[in-house]
Amino acid sequence: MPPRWSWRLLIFFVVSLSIVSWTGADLFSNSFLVKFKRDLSLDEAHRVAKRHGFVNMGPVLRSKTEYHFVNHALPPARSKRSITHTRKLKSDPLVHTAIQQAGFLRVKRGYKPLKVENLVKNIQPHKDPSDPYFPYQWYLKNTGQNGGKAKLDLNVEAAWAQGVTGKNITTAIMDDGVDYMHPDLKYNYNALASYDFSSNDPYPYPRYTDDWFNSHGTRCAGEVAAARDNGVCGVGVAYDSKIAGIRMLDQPYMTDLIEANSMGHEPNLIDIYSASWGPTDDGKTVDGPRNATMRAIVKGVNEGRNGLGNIYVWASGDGGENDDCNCDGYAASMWTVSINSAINDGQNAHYDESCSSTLASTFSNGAKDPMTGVATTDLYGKCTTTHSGTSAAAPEAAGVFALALDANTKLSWRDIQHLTVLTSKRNSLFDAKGRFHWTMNGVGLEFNHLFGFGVLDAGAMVALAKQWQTVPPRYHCEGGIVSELKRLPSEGSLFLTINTTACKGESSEVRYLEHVQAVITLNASRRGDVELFLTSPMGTRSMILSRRQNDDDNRDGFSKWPFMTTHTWGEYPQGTWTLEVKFNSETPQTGFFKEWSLMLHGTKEPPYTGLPVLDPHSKLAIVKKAHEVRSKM
Ligand SMILES: *[C@@H]1O[C@H](CO)[C@@H](O)[C@H](O)[C@H]1NC(C)=O
Ligand SMILES: *[C@@H]1O[C@H](CO)[C@@H](O)[C@H](O)[C@H]1NC(C)=O
Ligand SMILES: *[C@@H]1O[C@H](CO)[C@@H](O)[C@H](O)[C@H]1NC(C)=O
Ligand SMILES: *[C@@H]1O[C@H](CO)[C@@H](O)[C@H](O)[C@H]1NC(C)=O
Ligand SMILES: [Ca+2]
Ligand SMILES: [Ca+2]
Repeated sequence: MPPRWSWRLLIFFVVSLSIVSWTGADLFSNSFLVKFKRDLSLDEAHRVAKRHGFVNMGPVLRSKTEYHFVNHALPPARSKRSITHTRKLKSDPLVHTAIQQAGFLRVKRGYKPLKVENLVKNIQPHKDPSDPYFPYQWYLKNTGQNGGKAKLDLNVEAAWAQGVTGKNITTAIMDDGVDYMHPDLKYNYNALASYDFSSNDPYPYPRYTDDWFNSHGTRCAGEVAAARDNGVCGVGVAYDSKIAGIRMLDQPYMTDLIEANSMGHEPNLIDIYSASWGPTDDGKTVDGPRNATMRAIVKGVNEGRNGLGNIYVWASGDGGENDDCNCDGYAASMWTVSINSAINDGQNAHYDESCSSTLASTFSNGAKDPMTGVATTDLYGKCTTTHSGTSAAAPEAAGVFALALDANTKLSWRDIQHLTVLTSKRNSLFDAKGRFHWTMNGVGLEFNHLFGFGVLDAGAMVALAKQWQTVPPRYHCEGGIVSELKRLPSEGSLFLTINTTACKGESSEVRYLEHVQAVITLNASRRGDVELFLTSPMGTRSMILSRRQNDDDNRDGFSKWPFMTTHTWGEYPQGTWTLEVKFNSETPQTGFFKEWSLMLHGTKEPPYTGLPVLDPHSKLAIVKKAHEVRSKM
């Protein structure tokens, strides 16, 4: 079985196996195994570590006598033992022995380390944040630097100008760890909410490797909450917010329990969970959360944040045009906000996947110069300008949501999604290949199959969040089911329809849509050649599955797979829904449709009635008007 887990960042780097040959020379890390003469509490161990200039990373395998110390004054790897440091530890009356840990290489898939160059030269003084890397943070303020398009950015300065900077909001970075000693992160680090599930201790410090493979989480953390005006690196989107590190990617195999523990960790201390990983983006995987993880997510949205619901932000995937993020059960989930990326001139990135479950977009790398990526914090107190991939996009969204929650702490997980739909902008985003156009849905909301409802606008989201009134209760209606074996035509399309009342007159009636799912069972001689389109009663056509040319499955097909679309947001669901199933194939294929169940999720009451309309051209005004017309029918 191929490994399920890959990092979204990988695709940006050369994905070829580069075997680093190991010369056999010994390498010593700055980690020490310290065995004590008696049991020690965590606090006692911390004090011993501090006394000798070390940091206690916590117990080894929950032991009370063995602890893991790190000395950050030492290089993370060197060819000589540090005899003086070992001696110093051994001189402590409580210490039985101290063993400096050997460092060894574990070669992962061709991660190509990028040089951290010193770009900070000749920068004019700024009235913007004074941080030296701020001018490289075009995703925060795009002035057209690096060949970008001016004003194509997250519009964060408009949010900051409203006095909103993310205070008292915590975002957890579920990743390979966070360098919480980094001078740009340490004051915004929420240690209480952090944990290391890869090695079971409270210290999610990244494991050192020569190629800095485990820099991913630290880079994501800086995008959310790097400090302002401190002369270090740049600024986070929500620079007064807090970061929790949840280290959970750094072990050979992922397990359901590690995922579940991570996504359910401290749900009342953590507001937002940001994930830049998922099932392998090889364009042939169909996989999603397993049982325990699914329970953790559902519990998070229903009970987290003392009942308001945790926000799960997901990178939509780096599988490029050969993959479809609706085959990724995390990105396609209604309970996550799935974020795609655009580059600095408005095109999609070449590694972007597309799918109808993407809600909105943020930014990844520059167009002309791939070195003009996302400027953020890097391992060991450094800064980088080359963070990239939808990996880099998701934490920007987490930062914007932290601003929205600071503006209004009462927002529920659904309020965040509504605000995203209403305030994201088309701006100048476009499909580099001209396949996917901006389209208006039945209530006047513009969407794009690549970008969802557009690029996040922090200023607009914060302004609307301040006057927001929480949306009415959500209901789930099974709109209908088609359950019969039908042969798929090798040419042309199979059309199926469901004429639904959307549970009219029942307790679960849905009149104003949020998410729609088509739960589908089918098989085919080549699964990757199947395409699926769902058309709503108001005429909005969502491509819920695109061709995936690498997917040659001829056995499993899809078994009750919940394809999701956000494109019909705000629409009225009553009427006839059409599912089109077709092959997009070079050679004739066969297959069978087996089942389609239509799940409608949304409110019975119109959502935005109590909100004042300040701008008659806003999406809010447009949707409210459409709802008023509809309610009179
Ligand atoms: C900060 O957040 C915590 C936990 O979310 C909450 O209990 C506390 O009341 C908040 N403090 C302020 C000053 O808003
Ligand atoms: C996971 O859930 C499915 C469906 O509810 C069930 O059939 C299966 O036994 C569960 N697996 C485990 C390991 O609990
Ligand atoms: C859908 O069903 C309703 C009644 O439930 C009916 O009035 C309407 O004509 C039907 N529409 C179609 C296209 O069959
Ligand atoms: C699909 O399912 C049908 C009916 O269960 C079966 O006859 C067929 O062999 C399966 N595989 C393909 C590729 O059609
Ligand atoms: Ca800074
Ligand atoms: Ca994918």
